[in-house]
Amino acid sequence: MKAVFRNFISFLSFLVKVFGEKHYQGYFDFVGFITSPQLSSVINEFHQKSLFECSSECLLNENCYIFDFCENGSSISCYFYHYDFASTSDVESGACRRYELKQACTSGYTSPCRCPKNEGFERCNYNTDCSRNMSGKNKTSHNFYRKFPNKEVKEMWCEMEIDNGGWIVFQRRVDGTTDFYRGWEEYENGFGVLANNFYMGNYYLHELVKSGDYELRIELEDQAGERAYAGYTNFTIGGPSISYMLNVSGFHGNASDSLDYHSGMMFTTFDRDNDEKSSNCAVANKGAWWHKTCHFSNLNGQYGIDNATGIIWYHWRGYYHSLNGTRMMVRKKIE
Ligand SMILES: [Ca+2]
Repeated sequence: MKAVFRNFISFLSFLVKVFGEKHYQGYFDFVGFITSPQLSSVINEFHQKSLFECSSECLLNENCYIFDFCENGSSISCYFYHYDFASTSDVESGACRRYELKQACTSGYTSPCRCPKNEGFERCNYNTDCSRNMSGKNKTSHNFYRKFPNKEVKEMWCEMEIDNGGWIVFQRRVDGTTDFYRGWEEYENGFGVLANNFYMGNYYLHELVKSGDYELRIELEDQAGERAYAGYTNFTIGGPSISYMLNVSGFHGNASDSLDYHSGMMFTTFDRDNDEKSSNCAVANKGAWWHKTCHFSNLNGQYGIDNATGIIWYHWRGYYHSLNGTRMMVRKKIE
């Protein structure tokens, strides 16, 4: 699963390209320069990683509060320290730059940070929960972090405004700025930006729902801004060995049912044909989906294209109306 981890880091790298250095500056304060790292206190070290990669690694390491980023010719190293490391910098320039995780424990703050606690520091808890009837700051929709069996941490979105909340969003379309015509690996590992257009990734979706009983809800918005939803009382996604096979049943909602047809189908991308047609439905319809021969819904289709290659929910708006917005979300059922 190293590949998935690399993908996660490259996703973070993508974010930093978008937001520049502000991304890690949002998490770390630049303390100053030092001449050399204090090796006796180092808890972990990395070599030949960029400043951004070092800050990402530190974020993901729950013991890392401070790190030094050292450049010596072509040799680059970073060194991690625990919170009890006495951090100072007393030179105006040096081979190393020192960064500290921000002390920012404002209310509703769910990003990594640390908080003063008595004489030491406590790393703020990641918000790891998304469930119904949450209290305090979690009553509103919020991002949260979930650690997966392969030790990877994924940032996710918890929708609290709809149907008592507790919905984990795994697909979102808001505009045409993100290309959804992608291959198997990207649909497996996820892509896009959580606050915008994204797909969580079939691997994560499967890991998320495999341990319990989940329901599915799909929110749709048409070109006039009208909304409808399709709910399914039962929802499972198989693992990679069965190509993330979809199973849904128990439709309810006001969008009509355009997904039951796809139940029992495996996922198909332009580079992995698992559908029941002789040709590849993902290619023909420009959208990765649980195609059969081919589709009544195509929510990963092309944005703004009013035919079957668009974002289609056939039983609501037909094949010639590409939807303006979609959200697909899951929630653990009440026992
Ligand atoms: Ca085929």
